[in-house]
Amino acid sequence: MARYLITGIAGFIGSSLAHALVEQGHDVRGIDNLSTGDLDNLADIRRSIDFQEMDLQDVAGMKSACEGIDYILHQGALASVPRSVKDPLTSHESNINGTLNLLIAARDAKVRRIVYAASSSAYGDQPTQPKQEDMLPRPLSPYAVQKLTCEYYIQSFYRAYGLEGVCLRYFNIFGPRQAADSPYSGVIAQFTFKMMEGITPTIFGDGVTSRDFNYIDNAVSANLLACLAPSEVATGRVFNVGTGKSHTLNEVYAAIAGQLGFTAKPLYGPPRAGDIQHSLADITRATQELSYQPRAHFHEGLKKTVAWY
Ligand code: UD2
Repeated sequence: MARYLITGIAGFIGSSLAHALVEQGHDVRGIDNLSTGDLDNLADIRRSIDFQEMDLQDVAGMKSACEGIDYILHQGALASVPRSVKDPLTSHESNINGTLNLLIAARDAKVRRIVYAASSSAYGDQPTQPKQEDMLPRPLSPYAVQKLTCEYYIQSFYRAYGLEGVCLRYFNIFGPRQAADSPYSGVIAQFTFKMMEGITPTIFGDGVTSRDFNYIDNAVSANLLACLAPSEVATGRVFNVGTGKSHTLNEVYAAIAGQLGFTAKPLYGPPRAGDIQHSLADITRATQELSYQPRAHFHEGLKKTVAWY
């Protein structure tokens, strides 16, 4: 059995990865500074994992966290486009300095491979749809710049030091355990939470803004495949982790409202600074080279998600 380190293990994606790995019988170590993560997400596997409360920028901490590790699943970050627009310095420190510190520790500990939670935000206002990995990135927000910068760091650590790294560009992952109560939470979590509280959600923009919403199970499987793919296929490369289908915010609103029996029409507000209008993944590379298959479909994933809150 392999030894995994999950950064951001108390967050939505990190905790989902932890559950999958524990179920498969792997050794799981996890770190989280609990700034946005929540230990409740780990409640049922807490005794099966080695959890340490730690910040990615802690030099000595990262050294000990990487000791004896085969694979790192690097999910720890201050997520959210609007958070980065509001406070670019804090998210820069966490996302870029934290990742660089982790990479140095991983290199020194001779970790076999690091799989990185990159972001579809890297494509920015690149107009061509669907997005392919070789397109020129045109990041629109500090968050997008930070996530893209770390892709480059991962690739440079492979070229300069031989540390194997794979970048998974997540396209709007959603599912159970996604935090819902912050203005920086993902839109599906926020809409669900608000409707359950009887609050009418606001759609930023005209409602035809679209995203390739991808259910968490697909992101988990992409990570596991990225760890095990042959080095010549995966290392130093970027893969889109989406579904190849997109849905508008109006559709998302209607689907959640329908499930919850929420009858109020949405409110509309101005678009958010840093937002992309349309985002849709071309998943050819991941399907052909990692054998990734987005088996969990949007509506079925949405049903499970809404039922979870
Ligand atoms: C970006 C990335 C995503 C991931 C995520 C992490 C893109 C295309 N996607 O997600 O891959 O890295 O960042 O945070 O860049 N919205 C509303 N009302 C609300 C909340 C949101 O209309 O109450 C809109 C928001 O303006 C946007 C859409 O919903 O147009 C999705 O927003 P989000 O915050 O869920 O995710 P996004 O696309 O910024």
